[in-house]
Amino acid sequence: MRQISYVLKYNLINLQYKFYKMTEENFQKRIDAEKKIEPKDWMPTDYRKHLVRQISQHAHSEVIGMQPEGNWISRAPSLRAKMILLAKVQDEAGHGLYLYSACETLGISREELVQQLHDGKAKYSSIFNYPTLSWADMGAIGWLVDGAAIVNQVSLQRTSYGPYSRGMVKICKEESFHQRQGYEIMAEMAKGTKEQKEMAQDALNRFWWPSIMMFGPQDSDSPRTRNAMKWKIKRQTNDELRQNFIDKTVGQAEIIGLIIPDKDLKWNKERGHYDFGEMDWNEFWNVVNGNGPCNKQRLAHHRRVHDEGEWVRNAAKEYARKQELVKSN
Ligand code: BYC
Repeated sequence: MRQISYVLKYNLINLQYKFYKMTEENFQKRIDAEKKIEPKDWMPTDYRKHLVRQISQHAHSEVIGMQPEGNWISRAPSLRAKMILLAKVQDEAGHGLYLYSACETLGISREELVQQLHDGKAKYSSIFNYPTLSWADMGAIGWLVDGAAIVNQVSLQRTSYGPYSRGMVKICKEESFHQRQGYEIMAEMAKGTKEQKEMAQDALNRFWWPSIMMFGPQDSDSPRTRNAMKWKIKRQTNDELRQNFIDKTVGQAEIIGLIIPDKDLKWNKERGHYDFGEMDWNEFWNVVNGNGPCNKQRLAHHRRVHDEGEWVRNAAKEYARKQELVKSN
């Protein structure tokens, strides 16, 4: 009797495994056929986890990214500049919200995601751990940081998960405006007084390498890329995107007469791309692992503002509850 029960159990497990394999094969076939995966579709647990990690980190980056720029709203040099910067920072909050919503479709709540950020379990982009020291930094962030973000996000418009892909389409439209406003600031300063040009060059010197690092480690050191490419979450690798950004940006610097701080930057005719110097990978991992110039400050600020905003969240919940009551009466 006991033997029969073992055989039955074995066959059941075997059947479950075969069924799982079939669903996984079908899932991969859908991905390969460029079909989007939607929230209620079957998906492998690791695909779901990978997405939650990437989309939430992306959302946190947008929100934490408001801090270095928010720092300059009250010090913008004109009313026009102030209005533009304010609008841009608000856009970043909106991007965060689209992305948190996309992430929530994977079965995790906003509260859990924010908790992961506060506990240091979820990362956000290394770039926002650098200080913004002058008005020219607003130019450098718009031009380089948003420029790098666009290169990455244009590629992510074709990502395999439907809600993420649609969120990217909307975000990319706004990022193009962000990149142009940053480039305009740099162009104006570069043709201004000697001091203004120096400020612009100094901002480029400080933000160039951290912007290049936004694309992540080299492909050979990127443990997530293999699955991301197989599942078409990423459509291009870190190194491909980095090269694309450098190729686009060098000419833009030349037009406004600024010098990219890389002595190894050189057009390579055979490759049809710019060659460039080695990044300081120690600095990169140091910042990613929480030890950059502003990591502690950024997280402390987020925690404090999150706590202070609790009454707003409670009021919104109470309002929603009352609306439901009105509807049901
Ligand atoms: N910073 O295997 P890898 C914006 C982590 S914000 C911090 O290559 P993956 C904006 C990585 O997470 C733009 N961490 O990973 C807002 C992984 O750690 P875990 C933000 C980094 O995921 C305001 C480990 O290193 N954009 O637009 O294949 C104003 C190994 O890396 C970084 C996005 O988030 C980094 N730079 O590739 C202005 C785009 N790089 O999770 C602008 C979406 C790597 O294993 N994300 N790490 O512990 C992506 O495209 C990819 O996640 C990445 C990394 C290219 C960033």
